[in-house]
Amino acid sequence: MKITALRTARVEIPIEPPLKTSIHQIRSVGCVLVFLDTDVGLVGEGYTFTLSAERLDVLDALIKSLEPIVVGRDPFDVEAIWRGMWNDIHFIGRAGLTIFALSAIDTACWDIVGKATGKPLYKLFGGCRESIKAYASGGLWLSLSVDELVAEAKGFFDQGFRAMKARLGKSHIDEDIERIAAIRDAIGPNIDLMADANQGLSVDHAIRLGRKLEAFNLVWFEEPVPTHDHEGHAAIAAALDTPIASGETEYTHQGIKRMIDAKAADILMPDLQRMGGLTEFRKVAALAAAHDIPVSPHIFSEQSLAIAGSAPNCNYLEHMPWFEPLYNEAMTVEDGMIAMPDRPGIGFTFDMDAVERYRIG
Ligand code: SMN
Ligand code: MG
Repeated sequence: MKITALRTARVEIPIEPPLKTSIHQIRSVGCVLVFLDTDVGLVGEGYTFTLSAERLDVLDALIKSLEPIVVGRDPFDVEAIWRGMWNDIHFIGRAGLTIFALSAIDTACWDIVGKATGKPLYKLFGGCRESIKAYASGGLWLSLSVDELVAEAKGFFDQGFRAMKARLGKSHIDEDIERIAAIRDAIGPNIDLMADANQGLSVDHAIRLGRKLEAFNLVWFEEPVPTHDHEGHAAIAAALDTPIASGETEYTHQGIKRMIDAKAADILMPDLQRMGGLTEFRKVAALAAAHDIPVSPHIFSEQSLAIAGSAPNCNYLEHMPWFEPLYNEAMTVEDGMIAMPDRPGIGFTFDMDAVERYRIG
């Protein structure tokens, strides 16, 4: 089998009302969708995205620049294709947008492999479970009032979630505590609650906030300080009982390895497009397992089920609904769990009518 063409499509999905984290303002998500055609008629699909559709032109150009490495290759040679792209991007850097581009292509290659063998990817990788506990992540934003937080938390429960994540980062610690207390009160003690500061705090602030958060039995306290501050993460992890989760903006196994070496996190959160697609994500999950560290994939919910269903050290799937409108198939949440797809490849295919609806550029 050979890959015969690489095609892209740019889409922008509005997020209404716009959202805030401690450092982001989010109006939309913009994606570059990747389609790899083959000489047997199978098409592999992947995507990369940026908040508010920023710099999609650059991403599109980077993806297209990798076409000569991919077209003409057997998609089963994923490692060789990955290495070819890795070598090709060396001069302009092996982090940032180059890795986003590489990742989308790598994932599309795996999608072909799954479709060609008729197997969902989690099975091809070696299945370890049929469903995974998911946490609702498309909400409980910093931009919401306390009343809105409470209503949304109850809504997540009604949708079937038994775990959810709130955002932290108000300038006064007591305000963050009031918000988390209101959510905990609304959902009761038996629902898993996580909290994410999106790298917005100082080490001192994070430790003082973290001490007050201990009362709410959080599953984890995420990204208290900027990602490069591994020592700061480690100091916070050592000071608190609540596990520290981090890693969503690290790149490839090198970034995750540096975090492990620094004892920067109790739970690692690799992001598919920053790891280098499924090829590298599998290695990262194994690296974390070798150190007895759980992983929870960052967003890319549909695609990361391939990892969640094959990595025994995966603890939770982040359920982010932003990309649902692009797909023909939907994830379903039942009693807190999301089932692995029984369809071949990624198991979620782009709805071309939706692609036309959201297309830009
Ligand atoms: C997050 C930040 C930015 C985009 C998507 C998601 C957040 C998370 O840190 O972990 O969900
Ligand atoms: Mg996060």
